[in-house]
Amino acid sequence: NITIKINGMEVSAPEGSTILEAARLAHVEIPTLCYLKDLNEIAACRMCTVKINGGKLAAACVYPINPGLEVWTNTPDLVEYRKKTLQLILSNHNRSCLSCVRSGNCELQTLCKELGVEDSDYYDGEKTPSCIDESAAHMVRDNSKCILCRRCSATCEKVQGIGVIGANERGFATIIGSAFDMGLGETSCVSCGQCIAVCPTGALYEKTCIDDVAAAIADPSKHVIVQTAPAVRAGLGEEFGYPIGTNVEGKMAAALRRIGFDKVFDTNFSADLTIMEEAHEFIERVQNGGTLPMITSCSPGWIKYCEHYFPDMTENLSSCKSPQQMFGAIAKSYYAEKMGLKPEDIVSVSVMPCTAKKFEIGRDNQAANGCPDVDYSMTTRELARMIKKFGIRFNELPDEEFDAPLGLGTGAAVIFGATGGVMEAALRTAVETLTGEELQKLDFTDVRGTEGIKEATYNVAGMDVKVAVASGLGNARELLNRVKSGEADYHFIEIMGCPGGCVNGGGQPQQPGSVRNTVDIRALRAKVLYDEDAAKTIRKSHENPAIKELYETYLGKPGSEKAHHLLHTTYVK
Ligand code: HC0
Repeated sequence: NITIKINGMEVSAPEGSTILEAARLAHVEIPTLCYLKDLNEIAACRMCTVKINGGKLAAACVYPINPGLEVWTNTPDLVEYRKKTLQLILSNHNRSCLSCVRSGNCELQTLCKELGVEDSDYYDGEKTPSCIDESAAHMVRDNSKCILCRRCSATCEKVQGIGVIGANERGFATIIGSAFDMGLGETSCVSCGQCIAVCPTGALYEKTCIDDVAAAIADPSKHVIVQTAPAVRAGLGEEFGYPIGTNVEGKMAAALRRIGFDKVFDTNFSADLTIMEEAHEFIERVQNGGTLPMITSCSPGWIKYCEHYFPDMTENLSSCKSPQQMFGAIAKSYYAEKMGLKPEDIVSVSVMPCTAKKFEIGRDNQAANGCPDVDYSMTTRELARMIKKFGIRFNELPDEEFDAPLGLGTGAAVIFGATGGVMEAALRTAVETLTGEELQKLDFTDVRGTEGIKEATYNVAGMDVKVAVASGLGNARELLNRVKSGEADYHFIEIMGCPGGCVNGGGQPQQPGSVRNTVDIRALRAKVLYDEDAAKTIRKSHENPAIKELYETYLGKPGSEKAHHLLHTTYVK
């Protein structure tokens, strides 16, 4: 360790730490805007400016500590300097804060409040020409609120390996955009929304459907049902002040009922259904010489990535629709028949931790009953907004249950929301199907955890089944390149578009840089799902009684013609 002085106090921090990191060890927060640990360490915004060794200025986010260093983080002139920096940012910023989607959790707004910037128009003058890009299915880019921190472009390029947004022009004219100023919808953006998750302001946000959903609910001729993805229950609470890693499943179901949905269902039901179809497809491929490795198909950002960047591997994708889409197809067929409703009178809404799901609902081959399987897909953040808009006092709600039958899910289903969860759920069913014996140990711990790429081999009925799991598209690319080069060889691969899986999806509540840099959000949210799985009595998809009934009374068996028509899809090259 190295000992330095921060504001006159001795602090000891590991060699290689920055001033920012050493200060945190002393519980002193130095403000940042552009900094994201290991990802965007560019000292561009200068908010973290501190004084060292008698008065020199340094950017705390990149300045490494050295023995005897003396640092002041909060002198009156530093506070004044930071206020000026904020005033300069504000002078080129669209300050329509009252109506901004980020009002209340904007990092720029928070800093202005903390530092007491009361004259936000102090340096007002010329503004960089900006644009609003609404060309993508899932999101809006509003450059008038962009502060050029580069957190979005660093995430797009370095985490996801895509790089469809970056800085265009130079100097005062600098603007974040795509090559040749194309709309995002015209690029090979995969709709993952990771750029939105890291944006500190309201420059990037999902295209919202909450007014359409509210209108459908108000229409007495419509039967409006909702499904919630596994990861939503692990994130939604953050919007209402609960600590990261709080399971709010019961309150969420209660809130949806109070919003006025006719039925409150769970994507966990169709996650179990996906396992039935996918495990069956996997066994078929193994036994009949089908294309291997088979790769999971539930993450629409990953699907789009595969189509754009690995078109020669679309044959490897499972033909299963995602649980979101399977849910919609079953809701408008089996459930509609049970309820005596016409598919077109059902409005099927999903709540997802994902922005790519907004794109997925409009894909070809996702309308099994002559109308879209899912009509509206909203993010976890949109649901929080809707709950607030409807005046529902979330924190005071009782815990309520989902409705039957499409609200019943197993432990295998709930872990879908964490990287490795789909693989584990599939293994629980595939192993029991292949061996005909009950599994002694349900936990496939090798595929758990937030590492980007995981591998394991399991001996199943005498065969060594090699599996791999990747999350985040940069990791997916690395894994697929290994497969293509022959360096690695697997039977079954799970890929999720977002690092850590859906718990860290682009539609989840946004945590500020100060939290993202210091807390493993993915692990805390994933723990919610694994704890829920461990506490369930039914932990295998094939034991879900509602799924058994669906096959017995309607679908026949996994892979049947009816199942194929409703639950499987195709891809484009
Ligand atoms: Fe996911 Fe899903 S697990 S993609 O991350 O498979 O979004 O949570 O809903 O569809 O179930 C997201 C989460 C889902 C789907 C499920 C899968």
